[in-house]
Order: sequence, then C-alpha cells, then structure tokens
Amino acid sequence: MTDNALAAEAGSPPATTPGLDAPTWPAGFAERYRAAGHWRGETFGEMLRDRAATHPDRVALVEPGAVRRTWTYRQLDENADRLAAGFAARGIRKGDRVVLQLPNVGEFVEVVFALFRIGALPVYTLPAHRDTEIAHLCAATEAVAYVIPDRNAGFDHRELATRVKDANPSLREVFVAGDPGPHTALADVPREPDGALAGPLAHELAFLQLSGGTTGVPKLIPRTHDDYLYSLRGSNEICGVDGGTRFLVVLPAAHNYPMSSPGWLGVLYAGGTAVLSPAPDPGTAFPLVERERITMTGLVPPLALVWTEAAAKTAHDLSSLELVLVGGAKYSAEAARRLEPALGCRLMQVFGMAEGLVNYTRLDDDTETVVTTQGRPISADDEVRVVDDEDNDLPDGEFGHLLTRGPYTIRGYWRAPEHNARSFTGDGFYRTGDIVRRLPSGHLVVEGRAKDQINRGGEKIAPEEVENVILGHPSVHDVSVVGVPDEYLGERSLAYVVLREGAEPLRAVAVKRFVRERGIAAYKVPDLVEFVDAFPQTGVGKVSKKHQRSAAEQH
Ligand code: OOB
Repeated sequence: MTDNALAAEAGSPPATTPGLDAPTWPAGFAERYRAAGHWRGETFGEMLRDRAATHPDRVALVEPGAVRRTWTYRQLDENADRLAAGFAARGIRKGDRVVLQLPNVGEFVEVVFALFRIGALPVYTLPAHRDTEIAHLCAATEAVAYVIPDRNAGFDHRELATRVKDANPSLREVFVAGDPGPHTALADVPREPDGALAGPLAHELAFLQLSGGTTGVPKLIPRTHDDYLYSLRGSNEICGVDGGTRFLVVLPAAHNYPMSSPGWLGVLYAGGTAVLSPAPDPGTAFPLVERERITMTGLVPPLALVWTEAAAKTAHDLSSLELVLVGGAKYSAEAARRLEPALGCRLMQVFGMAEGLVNYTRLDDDTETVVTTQGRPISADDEVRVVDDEDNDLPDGEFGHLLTRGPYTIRGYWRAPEHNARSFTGDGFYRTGDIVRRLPSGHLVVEGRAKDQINRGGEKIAPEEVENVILGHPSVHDVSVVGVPDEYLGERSLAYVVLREGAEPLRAVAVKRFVRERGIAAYKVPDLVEFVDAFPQTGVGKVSKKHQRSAAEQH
C-alpha cells in the first residue's frame, strides 16, 4: 500500500483535487482502482463514440409516444456532437454546471451526452421538482443554463424558468425541448460540428447527482467518468446486460437507479436499447413491454406491487421480460415472493445509493436469498462495515450502521465541507445512515434507517426541507415532519404542527395547500397533518422524533 493510502487509513484529511470542489480518492486508492482495471481512463463521450463506431446502425434509444422516435448509436453520437458544438457556441464551457430537468424524452440523453462531450456538468433534477428545489440548485451550483420541457404533466416549466432566471444572475440561458416561449428552443441551438472541444478527463467530474438528503437543502454528489463507468460495467455483468437487452426506463431517467442499475446508461454501455416510458403505471408500461419486446426494467417496491397485481389481469404479452429489478426502498419478502410467478421473469433486488455503493442479489442466488435480502456489493473492492454507535465493527448477523468506501463511492459531497465532516469517517467511509445486518454470504438485509429521512416508496424526503417550508406559514409556531408506516408506500409523511398562540385554527388541507403553493415537489407535501400543543422532548430538550414516530404508529 502506498504512503497516501496509509495516511488516509490513519485518518488524515482526504485529498481534494482543485476544480473538483469535493474531496476525492487519495492517490493510493486511485492507483489501486486503476491497477485492478476498475478505472480505465475512459470518458462517457469516448464510450458513445466507440459504440457508434462498433455498431452504428443499432437502435440505442426509443421514445415511444404518439410519434415513435428512435436514435441509432450513430445518430445519438452525431447529435451529441452537434449539440455540444451549439452549447459551446452559446458559451457553455468545461466545468460549467447545467441544471437539467427533462422527463423521459430523447432530448434528455442527447443533452447529457452533449454536456459530457464539453465536460460541462449536468445537474440532475426530477420532473417533480418545483421553484424551491430548482432555485436552490441553480444558486448552489451557479448554473449557467437550465434545460426544461415546455410543459410536462400539466405544469408549465417555462414560467418556473423565468422566475428562477430573474433571481439568478449566473443563469444565462434556458433551453426548452418544445415550444420555447420567451426562452431558447433546443432545436434552435446552432449545430455545426466543431472538432475543437477539449473535453473532460476520465478522473474528472461527469455530473452532479442529487442526494436523497437529510438536511434543509439537497446535497450534490460529484461522480467521475472513471467511477461511474465502473459501476455500469459491474452492474451490466451482474444483471446480464448485453447488446440484446431492451431496457424499459419507467422511473425518471434523472434518478441514479434507472440511470445506472443497470439503467439506460448501462444499456448504452453494452450496446443494447433503452426505451423511455413516459409513465410507470401498467396501463402505459405493459403495452410498451409487448410492443418493444422489453427484456428488463427496474421498479420501486410500490410499483412492483401494482405490476404484480396488474399482470394477473392483463391481456398484454409480457413474455419478453427476463429480469425485473426492485429497489430504492425496502421490498417486503411476501411481495417479492409473488413477483416471479406473476410476471413470468426473474427478480433481482437492488439496494443502492446515488453516493455510490450498489448491492444486487445475483442471478444464481437461491429464491430465499433473492426475496429476503437486498443483495451484496458490486465489487470485491467495495469495503463494507457494519458498526455500532461508536463505530466499532459488529459481527455478521448483528444490526448496525452501514459504512462503505470503494471504487465508485464518493469521498465527499460537492462544496459541503461541514456536511462532509459528519457524513464521512476520517478514513473516507461514507456513513449511509442505513441500518443493516450482514449475512455470512456477504448479502445485506436492510433493517431500517438512522438518518432523518423519509423513504416514500423510493422517493426520498428530507423532513427538515419540508419543515422549513411549513415554518414560513404565519400561523405556525413549530413543526416536525416524520415518516409513518404505510402498507403500499412503505412510509408516508406526517407533519406535527404547533400553532402560534392566538392564531386562527388551521385545517390540515390549508397546511398542505400552503406547502404546495410555495413550490415544492408534490411528493414532499405532507400526506397527513396533525395539530398538537407541544412536541415530546428528548432528555436534552430536543424534539423526540422517535417518540413521534411511535405515537404515529398507534393511529
Ligand atoms: C437509490 O438511491 P437514493 O440515493 O435515492 O437513495 C438511497 C437510499 C439508501 O441509503 C437506502 O436508505 C434506500 O435509499 N434504499 C433502500 C433500498 N434501496 C435504496 N432501502 C431498502 N431497500 C432497498 N432495496 O434509492 C438507489 C440507487 C441506485 C440503485 C437503487 C436504488
């Protein structure tokens, strides 16, 4: 082991690469990951170029919909080049941040690869995000551009973009897929090819992903070309992704799970075909499975339940399905047992995180392991520790905090030194906030969570973010948001509210409406609101969320 690796293991501060704006792997680790062949010095731009050269006429991407659109590998590669030239002509440079908020449409993939070619960083946001999230992300990343659809799901993104642009001087351009309104149409970006782009290096950042978050504002996750491509290669091998794979992207393409586990990027890496579903419900997805001869997809547990039930009644031919992945939140063993017979395909559980570590059950695991565990890590070089509250390692079988470090797990969030000091150990292990138990086989069973986060059917909510919004209501004195068990979603959110003395009584719907009108993703609006006189306290006088959660369970 090199001096650097030893120093890191002894707990010295992690290395920081200038321009990366985040702690990175110490040199000793980087050398080890390169020597092991995990990091191969390849960028996403080069990857697509290579696939386009190898199988130019194969279909890479399908956007079904009223008018079915397809992109061959050659077309995707050429479009990425042209759009990169256009973006560069509009002043987008290597290292610039571009907030990307597109639904599952072909332009999503074109824009991502165009930015990869420049070395500009996509900042991935979900279609559900609204003013609160977008304004924060544009400001925090000093984004130079924002890419949106004209309208999606009944919402006009151009108006939101105008508001955000007016408030953010760094934001020079809004690009619109569709009718641009007062902004710039993506289709009007000049597209003369330009060979002069320097592009990024493989150890540099590829993009910023959003963390599920536990704090008032979401943290940004810096992923490099080297590390993310390794996670794709590992995922493809485990899931059996190859050139014949036809993957249906049913979850939002911007989320780490449908992007890389193995996701649409994994499929493009393997030379397969990614089909973008506009919605995840069986009514939309089953006809696509039939028509597009889909072989693989990834679902969150509530969706897997709906698919399992709908499969029994459907007239659609689902026989092309070979593998369905389920993850993002805990999948109950009872539900897991029903999936294979109902859908007539294999099940794989996946327990991952945008920060890095991804665990999969394996195709050769026995049924019991597949339905009762959340899998084991991709890589032999993923270091996994299960520890007690004092960071002492626990034996297999005992519940504890999951810590991890490895070739595709970040060493720190982007521009967040204080948060990093809490979320990472001195020697670079990420504190996942998950409570797990490890079996002798290395498989992990997720037992719960120590972090203050709500997992609403795979959608993560940081209670503090919602609390901050509710505190803005003039009648509210204090608020505490907790998760309560829900049969379908796993968890729902409940806001306990203390009103100001003398304030007019408020109804639950008024609180929900207030949150919605403040402009926040709809999934973060509390499902339940309860008014109380005071909060239970811990011994040191803090709000006892533990007490509130168990009180809520009595409902
Ligand atoms: C995925 O990524 P994130 O970043 O939205 O959320 C990560 C967190 C984990 O720390 C854990 O708390 C929870 O989501 N989680 C699960 C789970 N998969 C994720 N909890 C229980 N069982 C599971 N199977 O959610 C994500 C990223 C890549 C692949 C899959 C999921």
